[in-house]
Amino acid sequence: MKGLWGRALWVDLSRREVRVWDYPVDYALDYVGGRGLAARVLWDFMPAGADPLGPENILVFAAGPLTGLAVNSGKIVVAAKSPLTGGYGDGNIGSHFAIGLRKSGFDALIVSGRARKPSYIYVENGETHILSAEALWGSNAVECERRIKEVHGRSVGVACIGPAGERLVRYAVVISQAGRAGGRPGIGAVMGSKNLKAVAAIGDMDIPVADPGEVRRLYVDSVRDVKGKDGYGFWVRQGTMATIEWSQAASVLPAYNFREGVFEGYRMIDGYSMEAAKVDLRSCPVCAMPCGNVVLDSKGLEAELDYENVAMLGSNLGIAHLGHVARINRVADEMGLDTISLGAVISFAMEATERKLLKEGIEWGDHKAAESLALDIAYRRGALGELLAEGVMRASEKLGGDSGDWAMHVKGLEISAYDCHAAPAMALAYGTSPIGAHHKDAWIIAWEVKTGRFEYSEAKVDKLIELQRIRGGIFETLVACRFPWVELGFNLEWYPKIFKAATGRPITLEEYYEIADRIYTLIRALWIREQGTWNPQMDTPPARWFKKPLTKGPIAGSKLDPEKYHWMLQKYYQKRGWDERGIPRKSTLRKLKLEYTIPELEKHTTLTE
Ligand code: PTT
Ligand code: SF4
Repeated sequence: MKGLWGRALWVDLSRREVRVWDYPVDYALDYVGGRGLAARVLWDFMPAGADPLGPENILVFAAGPLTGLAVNSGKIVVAAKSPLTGGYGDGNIGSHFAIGLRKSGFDALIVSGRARKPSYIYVENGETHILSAEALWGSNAVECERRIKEVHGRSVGVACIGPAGERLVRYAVVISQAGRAGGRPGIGAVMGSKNLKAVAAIGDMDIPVADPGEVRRLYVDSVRDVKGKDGYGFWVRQGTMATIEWSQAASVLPAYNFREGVFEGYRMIDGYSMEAAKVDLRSCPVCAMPCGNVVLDSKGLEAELDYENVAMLGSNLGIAHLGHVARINRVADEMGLDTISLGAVISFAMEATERKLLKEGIEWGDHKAAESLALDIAYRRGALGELLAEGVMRASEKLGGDSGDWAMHVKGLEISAYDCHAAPAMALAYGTSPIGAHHKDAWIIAWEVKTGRFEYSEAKVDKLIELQRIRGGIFETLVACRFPWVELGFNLEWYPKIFKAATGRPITLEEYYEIADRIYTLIRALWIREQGTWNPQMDTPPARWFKKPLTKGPIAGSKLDPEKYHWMLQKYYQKRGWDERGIPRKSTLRKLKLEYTIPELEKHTTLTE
């Protein structure tokens, strides 16, 4: 299939072996690329029950057929078995590395084994080198990228880890361009476990496409279309930061460890405060609508802000000062810590302190203590740093008491920044996301708030699946940024056109949805293989949203209804062709061309016909 090279670079770090793998054409036809390719590689090549931090885990950097070719397509999926959740984990990072890899003649970089000494992988126009990173080990992610560029040139694309990844903090991320982060479920720790400090690539090969003239024309037209959208001007002013104001108005802004959905100090950290402080606007490569808003932190260093970062490190910690929030954000970027999980573990510690479960803890709103705790976590320093480096789920298991009720995670992945006391469909989105509680697969909350937030309905389940197909299926396999479609209303029908021009393969959105369903069910099969079991509780958000109502704001008194939530979850399973435990039926596996998973799944559980 054109648009893809059909080749992945496979680096075995234990053997220091580099090989070019012509992956089967069915992978491209049935899974497209990005997340689809990664999930299939993990199913086929990672031994069942692999230690996520052992050499047997497989780390995949996977681009897709539109990476580097379509509007906003400077992105790449980073995936592996997650050390945080024990299941499938991935993230999507904007990086020149994505373009460098594609222009070097590869769709993906697959890394197995473990290097004996700190190393980095450097790819230049198809030539691959495993180089020593001993001098880079210990450097922060911003510094590391700068130093690699000093050696290989400014244009080289770099994705690397900071000290948190080196120390196997379970929610360490991969960082690029000093403010892009990907792989929330600990993909940075997987890199660290392989002694892999960074990957870098540069190339100038032409990506093979079916109709180069049409690809170019569609690119120019789609950029013009995006830039002509009504919301364009406001988007480049505020980007995702506009969501702070919206979330406050909708009572979904996480405050005090998701106890409340409104925050009294929100004005101090909203999009307008950010605009007043903004010093730069950055972007991923090949982007027509930049959203990397840069401000100076309280130490005068640059920090790139996004809604999730500011909500989780601001309102959720009770911090109402943008410079202080930016400071913790900058520390997270340098250390290579996921801001969402970092915000969640610190707020968990603040609540545990208030409830006297922690003796030497941390108080709400204490930004200085939060900054130094972030460093302690990254370096696994002290008892609290060590405890929180394990993530909220494990920390709560250690602390005991009723902390499981307010340990805000699903499947071990900390919840991103939308409170769901009065948003059952968003709660279900978190419950059923294929990587744990992340909004990337179904940000249904804006639609839900507009169309009847208190209802539990089949229509919500249908909408959720539709969003999962588009966001988690289409965008994560193309691989391209979803923001033109989500934020500016760029028509989804552009993508089949660009796909055809690039690959030569006509595709309808309905056909693409089937591919998306295949990938979802494969990922579910992978989870079951790795966990050895499944039950609906594993797809259920924490008790806080069901037991303790909101006490502030216009919808005070709201909480989720557990029975109705489980009614929606069962509807969801039925529509996906999974049984009442959440395990894919045999008939579904056959229908989706996943019959190859049946013998392995039957080793762990009885499959329903
Ligand atoms: C994403 C998650 C998000 S989602 C944010 S802010 W967001 C956080 N950003 C972090 C950060 O910054 N520094 C840090 N140390 N940790 C961070 N963790 C958090 O990570 C990101 C944008 C954003 S900003 C979003 S929603 C969209 N996500 C996309 C996606 O998932 N898929 C896709 N096809 N397109 C997307 N476009 C948007 O990209 P994860 P990025 Mg990120 C500083 O990766 O693991 O999915 O976690 O990649 O290049 O930073 O772009 O309000
Ligand atoms: Fe990257 Fe933002 Fe552009 Fe998307 S809109 S490609 S996240 S800069």
